[in-house]
Amino acid sequence: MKVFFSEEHRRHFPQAELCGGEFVTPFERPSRVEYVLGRLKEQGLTDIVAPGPVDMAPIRTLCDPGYLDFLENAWDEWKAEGFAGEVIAANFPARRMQISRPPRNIDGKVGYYSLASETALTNGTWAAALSSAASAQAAQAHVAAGAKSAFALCRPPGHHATADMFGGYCFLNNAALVAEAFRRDGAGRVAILDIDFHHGNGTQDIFYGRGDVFFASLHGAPEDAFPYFLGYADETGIGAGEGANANYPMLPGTAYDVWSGALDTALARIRAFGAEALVISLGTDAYKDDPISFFKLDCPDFLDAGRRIGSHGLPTVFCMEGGYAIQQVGINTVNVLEGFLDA
Ligand code: SP5
Ligand code: ZN
Repeated sequence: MKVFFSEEHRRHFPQAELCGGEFVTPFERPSRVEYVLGRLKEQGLTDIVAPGPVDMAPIRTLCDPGYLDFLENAWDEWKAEGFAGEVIAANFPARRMQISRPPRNIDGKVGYYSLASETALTNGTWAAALSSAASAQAAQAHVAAGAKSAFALCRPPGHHATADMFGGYCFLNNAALVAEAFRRDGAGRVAILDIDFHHGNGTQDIFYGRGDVFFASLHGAPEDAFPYFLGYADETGIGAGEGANANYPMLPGTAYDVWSGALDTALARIRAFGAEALVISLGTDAYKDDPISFFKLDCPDFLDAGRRIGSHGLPTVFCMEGGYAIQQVGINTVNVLEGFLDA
């Protein structure tokens, strides 16, 4: 399996994550990918290449123009405002406030274009997010050209990002870009399966009204877990998208017996949908010792999950998402890929 990866990810390394009322070193840190690269090489997955330049046209099609302008210029505007720290949202358009008027001031704009305040944006975040999207685009092009599968080692991750909001460590929705690219390349129906511990709210939001892209997510129940305000089982899609969204929220302590049942149900739905290509949002934060999550999957479970995904035989692009137990993020991520190849 070919791996697409850009060193440019390093340009996104905020010092601060707001967690429990304190600023901590972000869980989503550059060293995560070192562990994944190390494990890939250890297991003989050595076909690792840098993507070509990012193709901006699909990003402009997917995202709100004001949002892209914000991402590109936020750091400069923040500094011009005289702020000393990293770009972090402190104000949001909450219930009964105006959600259609981006403020002029950057302190307002950052809240307008974000869904959480744990994620900081810095000098270099835009470049890193574009490089992450470029890896996703290159992986998709490789599969569209006939390869059975590819792994986009994306950093920063993407599944929480909507067309007009960042947050949850995500800025551009890489999985959504891949699904859209498959559609443009002729696939009539595409499925996205999100196995990251957190609900893929951004991906769901992007495709919620569409019947051509099926979205399924296995995640911590919204009552208990970030992103808290989306991911319930009764969110099934709207309009043309009715029936093309499937959420599998699960409770604290969920282990592989229950989780794998949800995985099989999601895969059966994807098969029934008639997907011609598959995108996997590959987060491994369902791991038992993940510092911010509450499922109980063990390392071999990720191997088995990969096998179950691979048994469906669909052309597949994996996009790296979360996984914060950094000693195990390499093993767990590569286990999914190895299980897939094994099937
Ligand atoms: C891509 C992805 O996995 N994003 C996850 C974003 C999670 N953001 C909220 C993190 C909350 C961290 N505080 C938990 C403290 C537990 N000790
Ligand atoms: Zn996650």
